[in-house]
Amino acid sequence: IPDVLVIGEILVELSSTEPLDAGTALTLNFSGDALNSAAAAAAAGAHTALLARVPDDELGDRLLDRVVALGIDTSQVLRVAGQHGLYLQHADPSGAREFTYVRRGSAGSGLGPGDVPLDLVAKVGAVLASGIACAISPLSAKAVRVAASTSRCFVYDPNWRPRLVSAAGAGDHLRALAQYTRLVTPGWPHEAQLVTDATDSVAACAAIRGLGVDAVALTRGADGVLLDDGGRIVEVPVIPAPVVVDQTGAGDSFAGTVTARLALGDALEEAVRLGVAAASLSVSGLGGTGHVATLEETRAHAANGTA
Ligand code: KDG
Repeated sequence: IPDVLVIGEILVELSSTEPLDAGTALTLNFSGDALNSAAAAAAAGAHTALLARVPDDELGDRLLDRVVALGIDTSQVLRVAGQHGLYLQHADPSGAREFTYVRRGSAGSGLGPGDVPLDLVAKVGAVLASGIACAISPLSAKAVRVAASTSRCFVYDPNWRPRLVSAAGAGDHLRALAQYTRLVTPGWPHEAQLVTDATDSVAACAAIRGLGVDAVALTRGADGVLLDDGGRIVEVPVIPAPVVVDQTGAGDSFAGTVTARLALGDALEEAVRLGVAAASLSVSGLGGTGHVATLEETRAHAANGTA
């Protein structure tokens, strides 16, 4: 039985640090927040499985080679006919990072409640899903809801992507899952403010718990994480990144690491400290899984951060 089950869509990733144009050179990899967080969970020591639909073609075979190489259990991956979900990571005209999606109607977005292995979900240590899995289709949102309501420990990362879902829709997804959720990891302020008008981060956490969530780890960029576990507040400072190449997947690395350590029995505060350290190391590689730190590296970096 896996310690962690991650639900979502694995994407084909084409990345460049340049704006898109004819002739732009793109690097092929595989990513998507579910893969990024599953890779982090596996590296953090948890037996981690992915529940996803993957096209039954040659590109899908290569995608699964990458999933296996990241140490992830593929026994719950379903091979189906259909198109890959794809995203291009590139610069916008001002030089800022942008994602362009080519994923509507993809095989991955066809994951439904009937695909959820309920017996397994009830036994795994923790289930992790994100707002992206809810945004890609109503069917996938239902699959997440069924898994959340069956799981002993459900972790939800809102991962709001305005190109995929409106603020109102993203807020609805969070509200619908709150009663099943052990931990939610919203970014401050935009993701927290999907469900609360609070302008103060402590008040926002209390409001989110008021929806039925047990604990909130509010990620506040350079201000670190504010953890509210049932009303007990802890501030966890960020640890400066030794090398910064690309921020893609840092939040996924945080969510995956925290979920893994929770499933393995760490106290939530310790799990969050390791999540912060793993996220800080993850930005040294290009793309969502460009650098996945080992547990040893993460522990050493966390220890440096508190020294
Ligand atoms: O968090 C990084 C992800 O957003 C990226 O890997 C692509 O999954 C992705 C998405 O749907 O935006």
